[in-house]
Amino acid sequence: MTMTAPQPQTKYRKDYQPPQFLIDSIDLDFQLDDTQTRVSAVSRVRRNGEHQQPLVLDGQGLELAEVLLNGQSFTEYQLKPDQLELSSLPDEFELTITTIIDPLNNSALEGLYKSGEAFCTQCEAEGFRRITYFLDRPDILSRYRVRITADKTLYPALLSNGNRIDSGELADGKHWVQWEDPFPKPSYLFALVAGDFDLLEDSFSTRSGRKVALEIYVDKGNRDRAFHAMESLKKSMRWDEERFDLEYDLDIYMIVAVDFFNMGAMENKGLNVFNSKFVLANAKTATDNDYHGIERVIAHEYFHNWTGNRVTCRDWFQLSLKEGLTVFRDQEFSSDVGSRAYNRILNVRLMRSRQFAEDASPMAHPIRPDAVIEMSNFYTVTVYEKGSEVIRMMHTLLGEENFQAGMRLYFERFDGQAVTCDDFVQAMQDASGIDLGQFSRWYSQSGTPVLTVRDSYDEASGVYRLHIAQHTPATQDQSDKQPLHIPFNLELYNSRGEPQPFRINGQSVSHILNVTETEQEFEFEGLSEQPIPSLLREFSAPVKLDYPYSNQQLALLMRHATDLFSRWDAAQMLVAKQLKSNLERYRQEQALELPDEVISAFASVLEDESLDPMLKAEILRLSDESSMAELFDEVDVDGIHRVRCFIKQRLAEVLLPRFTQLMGTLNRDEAYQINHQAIGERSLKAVCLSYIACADKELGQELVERLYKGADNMTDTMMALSVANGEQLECRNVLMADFEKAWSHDPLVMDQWFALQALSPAPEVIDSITSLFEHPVFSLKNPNRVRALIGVFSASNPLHFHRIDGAGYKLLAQVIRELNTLNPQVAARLITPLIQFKRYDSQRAALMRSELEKLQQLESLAKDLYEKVSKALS
Ligand code: 7ML
Ligand code: ZN
Repeated sequence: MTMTAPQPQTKYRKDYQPPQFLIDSIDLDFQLDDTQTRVSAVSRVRRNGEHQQPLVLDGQGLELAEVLLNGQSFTEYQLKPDQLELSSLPDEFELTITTIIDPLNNSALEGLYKSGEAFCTQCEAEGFRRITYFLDRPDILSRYRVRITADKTLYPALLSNGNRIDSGELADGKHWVQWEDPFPKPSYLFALVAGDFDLLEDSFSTRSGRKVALEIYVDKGNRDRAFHAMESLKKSMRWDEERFDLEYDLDIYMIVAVDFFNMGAMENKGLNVFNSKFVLANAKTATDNDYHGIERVIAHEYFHNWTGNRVTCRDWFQLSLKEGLTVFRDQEFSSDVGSRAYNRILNVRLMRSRQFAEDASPMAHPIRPDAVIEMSNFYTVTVYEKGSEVIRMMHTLLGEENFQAGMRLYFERFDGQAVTCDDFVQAMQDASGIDLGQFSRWYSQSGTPVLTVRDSYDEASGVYRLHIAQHTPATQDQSDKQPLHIPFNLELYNSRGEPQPFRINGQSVSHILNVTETEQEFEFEGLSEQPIPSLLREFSAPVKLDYPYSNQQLALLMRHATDLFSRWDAAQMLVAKQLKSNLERYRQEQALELPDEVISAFASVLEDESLDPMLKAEILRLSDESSMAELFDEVDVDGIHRVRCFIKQRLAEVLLPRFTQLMGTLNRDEAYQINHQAIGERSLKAVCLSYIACADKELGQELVERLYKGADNMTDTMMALSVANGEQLECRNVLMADFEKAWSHDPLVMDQWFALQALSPAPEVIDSITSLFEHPVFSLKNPNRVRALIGVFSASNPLHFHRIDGAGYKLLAQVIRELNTLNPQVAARLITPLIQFKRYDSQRAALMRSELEKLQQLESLAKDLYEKVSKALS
């Protein structure tokens, strides 16, 4: 007889039922041990309503040692796969459950596991059930008390949520600490950490005058790398008071950095656990981008304290309630403390490259999904980034004042509760009086709307008409689409690039049009010439735009648009136009062309001395091949590579003297500094260097070597290496070897090196990657290593990942097979580029499909992979 694993079950949003029981408090006792940790959980449980249903607790991979009811041995239970079902229960009782778990061999990094020498936990979304049997769902809010016992020399720090209320020593070299969290919370916010760390301490005075202790725990020897995280934390706390009127609520806030972590970080109440990548930084080891990322992630996790922890999600389908909102808040923070235009560019680039791709993939889903097999598959760019765009649209429609009134009402109504996305929208609507009925479709409809805009100008009357049609193409999860409420931000320019005041029906109007119908027309009066429209300014909605801009119009917007984001966006559209027309030529075997007006548009950006260097860098930098691929329904891998190289080469050759001249003016104050100007100049230097090396290998090599040898910071070092790698300079291998020798003791730094290896345009890249599996610093067990080498290769080196013999697909599939048992969450994240096979030519699609079919045949395919593979092949 053959045993087949049960088919994973789909859960539906519409099936939500309130819990049958409530758990008011839980006392947890941990006796920490590498392979035999004993967890005793004493819960106060109450029947919820009148019924005689059993209590069904979630549990996974647990060894059950004991069950007590009100302190007495209890046997009225059944152990089922992943469940413990208890019956014949009174209406109120105390339940004691003791389980044994094995943190050392927990390579999935969910629940309690060992990261190096330390114990730590990750419970979102459904990891708490790997610690004890529990109602592991976010609408169960309980008071937690946690007692941790462990060896005192190996684990001097014993941490959990809330306040430390007691501690003591035991005879056998062990000690214990007792914690209590006064705020009821869902199980996904539980955390425990035990280890021997260096500690960076500081404090923050809240505006009401309370003093909060701030503690950052890092691996021994890394204390000097925690200061930037600490500064970021204090900035975040201040900003949330000033902009959102929100103050921290405990007397202590702890952050622990660990090396083994599936995600970026986790907002556990009072005890955030972070991937060390998002904590550790100094000038020698971290790039400017790393600094920016740390500030952002520290802020994100801090902001969850109100949007996520004080008000949480009723069920996991509502994930965007906390994530979309918290991403919106961290984006606003980054924009307020840094450059708004720069941050908008980063966010929009991510939307267009990854979220639009997700909408076009078999994993398409609304920001509030309707059906889920494995929850960890829904921590997606759709839920997070598009979720944030949906919040941002409400902010645009309501304005800051109404939006903040909506936030106040939201907290008044729901503090201490587990609620839904509808509850949030209702608060916004009630506080502002603005009807969000149609708008709320953004929560239930997946897919990327396309706005087709056409215009006409009547010289005699001075009237300009915009015709806007919206259409959302069907997605794999949903065929019927309805019109959405789209805030459409626009500006009109005259031929000298001056913004024109505009009026509709004699009224001067807001720059935000309400697009609500399938087709709509807008009339603007009083225009003395045909205007040039700047459309979808600020990316005011997560949509694609179709408007037949000419090169000249885009060049004008690149130079004159009043907002810097629109200048960047015009440059994106200008390049996209050249890409499309040249792909046509490439297919017809005609010579490629780049019109002079395109080159001069770039030249005038280069020469604009009033333009912020950071923005200048973003406008001049060509987007990468995988982002360019998102402009097409069917992706021509080789064509895009060829044409992108051509465009870069032409710009580089013609503008070489100007790039060289500009580069000489940057970062003249030799010493490394971290401020907006210096960071912008380094970024611009990187862009110049890359163009220079493209046009003139010898000069490029000379500059790269000089930069590498003189570098006193990781940003310059990586800049030099990345140009040597990207332009395949002769010095590439020598520099890579030098870097490896210098940094092999530091895995986080080596991740940058692995990523460069993965991005190599050299034909032997697949063989190099295969041999790097044996590198002493590489390990499949560490998600950061895996993402740096395999993740970067398959998502960002399309030329070689999509090699026509399928070697790239084979490499990825092999790694996924190994991770299927080691760490299914990471495996499922990696598979994204493979499930998009329908967008490639038949030869590539067949090869990708056959790798997916082999994966489908695996005997013990994890739920995480099953969900994606079966959707891709259906
Ligand atoms: C988003 C996170 C997760 C997953 C962090 C895990 C989190 C869930 C967690 C923006 C900035 C930093 C991290 C993340 C992210 C994917 C992305 N609750 O806080 O959302
Ligand atoms: Zn989050």
